Amino acid sequence: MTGSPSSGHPVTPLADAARAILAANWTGRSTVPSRTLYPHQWSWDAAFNAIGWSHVDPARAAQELESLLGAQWDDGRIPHIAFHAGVPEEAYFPGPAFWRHGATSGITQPPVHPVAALEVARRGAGPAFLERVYPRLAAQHDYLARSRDARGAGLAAIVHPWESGLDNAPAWDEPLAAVDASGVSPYRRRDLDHADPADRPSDAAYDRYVLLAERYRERGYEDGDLRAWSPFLVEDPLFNALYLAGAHALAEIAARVGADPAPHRAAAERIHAALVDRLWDEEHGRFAPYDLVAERFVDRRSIVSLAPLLDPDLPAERVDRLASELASEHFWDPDGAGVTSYDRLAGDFEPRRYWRGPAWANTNWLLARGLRAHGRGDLAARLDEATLWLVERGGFCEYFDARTGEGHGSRDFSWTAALVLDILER
Ligand code: 2M8
Repeated sequence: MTGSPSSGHPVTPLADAARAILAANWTGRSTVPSRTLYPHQWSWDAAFNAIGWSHVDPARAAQELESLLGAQWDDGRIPHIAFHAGVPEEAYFPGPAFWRHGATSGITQPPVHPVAALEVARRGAGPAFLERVYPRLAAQHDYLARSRDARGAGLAAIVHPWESGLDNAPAWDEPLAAVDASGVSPYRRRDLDHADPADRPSDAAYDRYVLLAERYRERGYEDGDLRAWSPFLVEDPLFNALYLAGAHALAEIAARVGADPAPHRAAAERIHAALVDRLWDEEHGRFAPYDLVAERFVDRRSIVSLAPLLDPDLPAERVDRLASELASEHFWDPDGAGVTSYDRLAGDFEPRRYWRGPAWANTNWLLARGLRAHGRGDLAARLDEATLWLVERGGFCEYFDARTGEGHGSRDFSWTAALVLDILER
C-alpha cells in the first residue's frame, strides 16, 4: 500500500499518512468520512474518496462508487447517506430510524459522481467498470432533470441545506430563517458527542434541518410540485456547476461505452445556459443562489458563487471575474492559505465554524480543477499548495482556519486525505 520509488507513487510522509487514513477508514466495501463523526458512507464524499483510492487501489476506487450506487433509489436519486448495517442508531443522527427508507437517507447531494467515475476509469478500473456504472449515473441525472427542475429551465433545485454539501453556509441563513421550525419533533443531536459545539451548526439551524427532512419524509420523498410544498427551495451555483460537469463527464463516458453521448451534450448545453442566465445576479455582479421561495437571489458573498469556474464554457470575462474574486481579500488571506468558504470581510465570518468561514480541501480542489480547465494553472497551483500547507499545519482535518492552518471538525478525515493524494500524484 505504501508508495515506493519503484511503484511510481509519492513517498512523502504526507502521502504515506494520506494512504494510511484512507486504509483506516475503509470498511471493506466503502470509506467512512470519519470513524467518529460520520460512521456511514456519504454521497459526495464517496466521489472524492474514490478519486483518492484510484491512486492507491483502482479496484477499491471502483468498489467505493459501486457501493454507493448500490444504495441508489428506483427513481434514480443517489441518497446523501448509505447507512452501514451494524452501526448503532445512536452513532449518527439522523440515522436510518429517522429516514425510514431502509438503509438510506431520503435527500441527495452534489452530483459529482460522473466526474469521479471518469477519474477512476482513467487510472485503470477498466472499461467494464464504466459499462456497469454508466446507466446508474445517467439515471441520477435523469432524476434531477425530471424531479428537481423547479423553474423548468434546466437547473436542479435543492430542498434541504444538506443537499448542498455546504450545510451550514451563511448562504442558507435567509432561506432557512423563513422556515417555521416550531413543529419539529423532539430529537437528540449526536454530532456534539464527537465535535466541539464551536465548530458545528447552532441548535436553531438543526431544528430547521430536522423539520425540513421530516416534511419531505411525510410526503414519502415525493418531489411533485416543489414550489407548492417545499419550505426550502434553492438553486445553488455549486450544485448546478457539478451537475453540469457531470453532464459533460457522462457524455464522455457514453462515448466510451458505445452509448449515445448526444443527450448528455444537450443536457450540458441546457444547464450551462440556465446557469449563466438564471444564476447570475446582475446587481452584485456575481453568481448567486436563487431562493425560489422568496423569489430572489441570496445576497451573500459565499464560495458557492465561485463554483461556475467548473463550467468549461464559462465566458472568459466571467472566468476573469471569478478568478479575481477568488484571489481577492474576500476569500484569500494574504498571510494564510486556501479559499475561505465565506467572505473573510463579512461581519459574520467565523474562521472555525463548519462551512461559515474555514477552508476545506474539497472546495480548494474543485476550484483548482475549474481554474486549470480555463488555463489558470497558476492560481490552481496556489490552491493546491494551500491545501498542502493547511494539512502540514493542521493534520488531515475536516476543515481549517485559513489564517493559521489550525484544523477543526473531525480528524483523519477521508476526503482531505483522498484529495491530498490526488494533488501529490499530479
Ligand atoms: C457534513 O454533513 C453532514 C450531513 O450530511 C453532517 O454535518 O452531519 C457536510 O460537510 C457534508 O458536505 C459531508 O458530505 C458530510 C460527511 O463528510 O458532513
